[in-house]
Amino acid sequence: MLAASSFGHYGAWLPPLISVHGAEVDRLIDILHWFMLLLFVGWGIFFVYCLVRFRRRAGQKASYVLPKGKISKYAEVGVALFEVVLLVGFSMPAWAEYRTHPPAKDHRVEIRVIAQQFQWNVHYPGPDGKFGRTAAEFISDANPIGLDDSDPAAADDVQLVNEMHLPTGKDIYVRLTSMDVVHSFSIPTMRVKQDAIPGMEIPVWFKVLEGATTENLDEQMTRTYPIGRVAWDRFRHHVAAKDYADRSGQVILARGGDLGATFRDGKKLLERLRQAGVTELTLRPRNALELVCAQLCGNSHYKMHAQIITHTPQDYEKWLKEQSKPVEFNEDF
Ligand SMILES: [Cu+2]
Repeated sequence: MLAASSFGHYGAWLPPLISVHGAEVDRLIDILHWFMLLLFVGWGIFFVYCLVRFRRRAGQKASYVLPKGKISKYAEVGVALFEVVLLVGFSMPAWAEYRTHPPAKDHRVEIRVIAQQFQWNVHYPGPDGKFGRTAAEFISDANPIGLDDSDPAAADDVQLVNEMHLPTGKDIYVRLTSMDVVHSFSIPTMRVKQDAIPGMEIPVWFKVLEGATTENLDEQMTRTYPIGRVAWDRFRHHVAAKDYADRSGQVILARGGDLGATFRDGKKLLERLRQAGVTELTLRPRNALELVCAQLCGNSHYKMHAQIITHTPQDYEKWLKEQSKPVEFNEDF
């Protein structure tokens, strides 16, 4: 079982991490940021030094000539070398390791994702493991990916809009494409980002950490704050105002839905709770796991996000089976 804070929470630095390869990405981000900070401070000091050292003074003209000192040359070469080390020593091996080892076909969970202005269409092959044929002529509002019903492989297929279910601890292999413009498949909590390009199918793979089910995450990321310290901002990002219910001085705020309240409404709501003698707020993050579009793809780009629900492998199988049940028609109907 997982410790209470194994996935961290949304904070000042990075979003919680729930994929296996993500730790490597975070390590690289850390190294790069510290190095850039060092460079920024170093060059800043050097800049100020130059301003003072070569300024115009009594009896001396401002000098515009480049100094030919050895130190500056060493510094330049040093910086270049360090960048080479970062690129060749860290980035390239990490990327090569990732791209050259796709998970084996027989034990990966394949999902097709078809990006569209402005939604994510998700296609599961169903229990038979075979994707049904799709074609543009079958596309309709009820069938956004154009699944061909006459194909036997399509009978148990599942298609979802803006919802993606994933098993934890399994290799997930997403076959990504787009039906209109360039989009970007981005799951911040899994450190996954890949452009979706019309006419191309680009695979992207990752593995959700074992135990990182939506259920567990909800529980772990739920926190109680004294009401005096609940900043409106935190409140806004975590809750839907219509979902709160008072329980003996403690307010439980549920996940999901839009707040639909203005800044002032939120402040008023907090004030009202305070006046009612509420001392603590238990906040659950809203949409902790999301698939978003990271490419400005049109005027409603901001709406392009899908909820991700992670299950244990057993629950996932159960979910898939339920979803792919053929619709039963009632004779009396
Ligand atoms: Cu998009």
